[in-house]
Amino acid sequence: MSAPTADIALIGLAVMGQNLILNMNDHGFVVCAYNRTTSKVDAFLANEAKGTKVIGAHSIQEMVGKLKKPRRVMMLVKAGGAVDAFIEQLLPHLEKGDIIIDGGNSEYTDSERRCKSLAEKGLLFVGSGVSGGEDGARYGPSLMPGGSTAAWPHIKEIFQGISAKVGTDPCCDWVGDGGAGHYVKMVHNGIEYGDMQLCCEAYSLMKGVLGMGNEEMSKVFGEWNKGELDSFLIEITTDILKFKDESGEYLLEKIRDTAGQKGTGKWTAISALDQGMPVTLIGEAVFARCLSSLKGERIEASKHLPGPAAVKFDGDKAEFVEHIRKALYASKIVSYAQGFMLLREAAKQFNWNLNYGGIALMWRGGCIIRSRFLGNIKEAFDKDANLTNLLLDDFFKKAITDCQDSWRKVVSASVLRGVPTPAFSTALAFYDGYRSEVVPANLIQAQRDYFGAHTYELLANPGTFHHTNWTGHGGNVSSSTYNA
Ligand code: NBP
Repeated sequence: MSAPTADIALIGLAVMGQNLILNMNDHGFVVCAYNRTTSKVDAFLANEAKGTKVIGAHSIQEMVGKLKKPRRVMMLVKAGGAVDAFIEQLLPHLEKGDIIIDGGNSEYTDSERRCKSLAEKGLLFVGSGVSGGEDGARYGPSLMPGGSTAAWPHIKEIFQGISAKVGTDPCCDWVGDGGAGHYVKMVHNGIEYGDMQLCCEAYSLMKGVLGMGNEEMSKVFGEWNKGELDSFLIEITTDILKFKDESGEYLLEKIRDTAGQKGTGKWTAISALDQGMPVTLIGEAVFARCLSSLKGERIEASKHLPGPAAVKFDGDKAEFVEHIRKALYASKIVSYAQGFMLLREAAKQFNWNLNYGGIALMWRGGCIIRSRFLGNIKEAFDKDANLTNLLLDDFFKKAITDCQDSWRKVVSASVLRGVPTPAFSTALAFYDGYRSEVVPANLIQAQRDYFGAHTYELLANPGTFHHTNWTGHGGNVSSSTYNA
């Protein structure tokens, strides 16, 4: 048998796998391609990979035999059972020190589990977030690898070689142990849900309140993309708004208003609840998709439930568009501040040493939330790696202060006109809550103690718990004090 020549194997020849292989090939790495349906290997070699150095295999055994040691096997297959099935198939053919990489959208809990169980067998596991869709995979994705740290020196050259770059900095670095890579990717996707919802709310206000047409809205988004909102999602929204179908009509207005979701936004919201972190904007963005999918109920309800009387907008349109831009920007700052709050809390729980500036850089290019704004976030964490909250950084504090008046005008106008803006509104409510020295939770504590003897602390004496017999007929025994 000839000496192994492949630097890495890639299992999964759908859109992500094929494009990542071609990207690796462009960077001088020899890739061995494999797929469950092996006819796709032949089709790939005969078409997309024709004329490249890519080689193929028709069985796991053949694939492993073509790999240099330590063997690096990357999967880009449907998350869940398919990943476990491939790991089982790989085990008999691998030896200690070999590396299995899962680049799919796996749940971080699965990556934690796989990392531990493979470590017991002497194998290294990497769970890596891959973002950027088809184009990113082909020309430079954002890569967020985590897992067995000993694997990093063996994959660093390939990963940082093929990733997107900001200047010369790769949008890829080691994230942390166990499921850290997939956790960071999950939060990225949650933030993506939030950013998309913010674009929707701006579009809805321009269309519904200001009566703007698609060309006009597209121009506004195009202008926004030249300033502090410069980002991939604002850029594609500019294109989408003005896109016409074969009949010459705007396609966007014909698309059914029911949003799909594949789970990563929901996982982020669930994790936020688990961690006790108020990641309200992503939560609202997930729920907005859920509400959108109740199309039948909404059609029926629209016939019965009245809103406010229609009010024609008679203010200055350009001025209100600028208010919307500022409301979007301020809400986006809150969303990212919440995302980083979640990362910080998860890092504490799982003992990850996360580099927040490094994460901002990984998201700065290649991925769906890439934006100029992430450069500002990186700078904030470069200035102070221990920053408790992005809102407290001077740059963002000033930005929010500048936007605040517009933000309040937009949220008030939407409430008065009955236009739902859940993301703009929850971001503002969070901001007002976070900046409040006093919130009305004293009443909650009193109520809890009244009906369930759950005890309360006194402002003057925190750390000591008291129970009051509020009615005179309750007992003096209190419930135990713990937080779920
Ligand atoms: P898909 O998510 O559509 O997965 C297709 C691949 O999974 C094919 O190779 C298919 O093999 C394999 N597969 C399936 Br489906 N079920 C299998 C099973 N039970 N056992 C073994 N293999 C199975 O492809 P993709 O869109 O390229 O995404 C790949 C991964 O990357 C996913 O985890 C996805 O969530 C993630 N991701 C996707 C994007 C994106 O923009 N599409 C972006 C970032 C991350 P077959 O050919 O034999 O059916």
